[in-house]
Amino acid sequence: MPCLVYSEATLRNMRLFPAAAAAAFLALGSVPAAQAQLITNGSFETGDFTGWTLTAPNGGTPAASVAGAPGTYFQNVPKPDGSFISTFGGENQTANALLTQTFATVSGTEYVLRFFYAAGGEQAQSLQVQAVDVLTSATLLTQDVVDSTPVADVLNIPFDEYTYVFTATGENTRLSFRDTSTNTTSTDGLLDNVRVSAAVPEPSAAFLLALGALPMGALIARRRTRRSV
Ligand SMILES: [Ca+2]
Repeated sequence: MPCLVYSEATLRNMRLFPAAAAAAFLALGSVPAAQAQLITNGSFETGDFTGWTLTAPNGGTPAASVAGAPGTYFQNVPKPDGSFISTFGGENQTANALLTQTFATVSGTEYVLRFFYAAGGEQAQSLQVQAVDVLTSATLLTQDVVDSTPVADVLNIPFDEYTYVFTATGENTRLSFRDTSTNTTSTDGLLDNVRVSAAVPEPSAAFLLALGALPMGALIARRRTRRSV
């Protein structure tokens, strides 16, 4: 709960309008805490694709893997979060990977998707991100993410954080990342720290007005105590 300091006028209002003060207290009690994280293993810190489904849209073997294990090329690559990342098109493979995860949603609720992406190598890399309603197949979000500023220095790969908002239309939503890179030589697409959570609602005007009349009996009592010393 935030630390609040009240003016004399506000304290006077608290005494004059106890109903508004009570309403403010109830409103404050309903303010959501940190929003729950809906993605499992979004940072790939299990060292594998636990929680995810990896398929090959073009058939054959998916061209993606989790990288960062000790003794490997990607061990020393600075990661946005933890020790592991997902790589797309490693070892000069042609783009052929679709990484998906389904999670429970509430229809009509707005969600925020965040993740980090970078081209690790000498050529541009790209990814298509989508959110789809599982039941109706309605597309809730489609974005093409392109990192056209790759760097060859594996210890200096600049990851960018991407943030998108979508509104769920059903009980289950499927998030997907599809490697769409056309360059394959000495370049991988790198994904890390995928997160989805319900958007935090803006405090309503009524709440902000009521906040000015929040009952703080203890604070009033303390002020009176100070006066009496
Ligand atoms: Ca990670």
